[in-house]
Amino acid sequence: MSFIVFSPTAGAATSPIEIEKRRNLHILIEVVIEYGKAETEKAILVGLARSSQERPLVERSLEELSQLTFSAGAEVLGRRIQVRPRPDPAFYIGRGLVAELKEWLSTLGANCVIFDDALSPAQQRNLEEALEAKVLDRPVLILDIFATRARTAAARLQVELAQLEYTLPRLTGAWLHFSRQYGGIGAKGPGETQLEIDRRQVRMKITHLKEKLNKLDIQRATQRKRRQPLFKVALVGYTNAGKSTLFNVLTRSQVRTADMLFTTLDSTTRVMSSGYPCRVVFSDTVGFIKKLPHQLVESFKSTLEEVCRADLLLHMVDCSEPDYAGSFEQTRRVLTEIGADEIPYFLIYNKIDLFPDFHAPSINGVKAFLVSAASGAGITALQAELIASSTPFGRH
Ligand SMILES: Nc1nc2c(ncn2[C@@H]2O[C@H](COP(=O)(O)OP(=O)(O)OP(=O)(O)O)[C@@H](O)[C@H]2O)c(=O)[nH]1
Ligand SMILES: [Mg+2]
Repeated sequence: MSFIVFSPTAGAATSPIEIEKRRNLHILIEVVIEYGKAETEKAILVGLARSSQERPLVERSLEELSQLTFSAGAEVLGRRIQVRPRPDPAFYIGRGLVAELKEWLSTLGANCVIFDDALSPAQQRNLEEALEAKVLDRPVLILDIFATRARTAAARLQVELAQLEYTLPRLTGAWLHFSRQYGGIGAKGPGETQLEIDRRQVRMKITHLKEKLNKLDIQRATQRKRRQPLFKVALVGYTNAGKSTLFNVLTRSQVRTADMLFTTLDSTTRVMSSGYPCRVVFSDTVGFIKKLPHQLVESFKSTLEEVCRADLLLHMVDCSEPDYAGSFEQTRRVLTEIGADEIPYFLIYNKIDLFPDFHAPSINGVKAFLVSAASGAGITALQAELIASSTPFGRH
């Protein structure tokens, strides 16, 4: 978008009509500036490979970052991977690439650079100053998507808490300046007004949010007590693996599914009894992703309680995804972080319709199923095993 530069205050206004005209002009300029702020980000993505062997892995990670960027409502104009044994402490990437990126930004007409790893507050500041453009990192992008998708009171509180905790060390002049100037990603959601206030207020707000979340936790604990003598099954896995699709099949529900990252943010729970020896509670949960901001896992712990209290996890893996093994490992890491790694689990390799020749690797003592939640293939065998596993939990 181009702006015509002129000054509505130049010269003295003589008549009331002239004054009114100038006031309208001011309003118009403000609207145009606001519109400019909300303009979609046109981004260049940057990843760092520690060695040339690591490059394919970083390429896949940038592919995922590009989906995240798209989910956050921005456009990707270019990508760049730098091979470098370790990040530069001041700029994360080498100074030469910083200069190249600056040129590239203007050639491509891009206005934002998104890094595939978490930047330190100092790296972010230095990069923004050097590039004279908005600089984001993967955690901010993930937080931003969560902020726009959060619907329930609990999810909104949790995302706001995570945003504030991530932002607190970054609340500096540069951050405020850039978030005000550019708006858009990183300045959306419940946390956006908080970027305007000082650290002390942010800390107070964090305490207040934690208190509110504690109250919600107590309510959930009471609800859970009522459901104690049930067999509890939680569906877990990487985002977009098909958890909600399988949940709908197993519980004949209609929760939202979409070919998009982080469709589900809140746990949905359904009790099933028909066909099972006892009542079985199924929970659909939020998906995980690589480099998930620690603050987000921390603040989503209460939502993830459904996972921690489950008797059995259905760990879903999208077998059509090239790095399904890495995604599996990432999910296991988060499960360990929330203390759910000791819970027995079944491995559910989903989307087998897309990859009929998939050969499922086995893990000692873990039952594996090849299914297609979309077509229904393999579901009967899974249900038979769920019936067998729930039998020790009693009869109606
Ligand atoms: N081809 C195929 N597509 C599937 C299958 N299961 C799910 N999908 C599709 O995969 C996409 C993601 O499915 P969801 O059920 O929303 O995945 P999710 O794991 O709940 O994702 P998040 O809530 O975003 O973490 C949707 O477009 C589904 O239609 C399957 O068995 N085969
Ligand atoms: Mg889902």
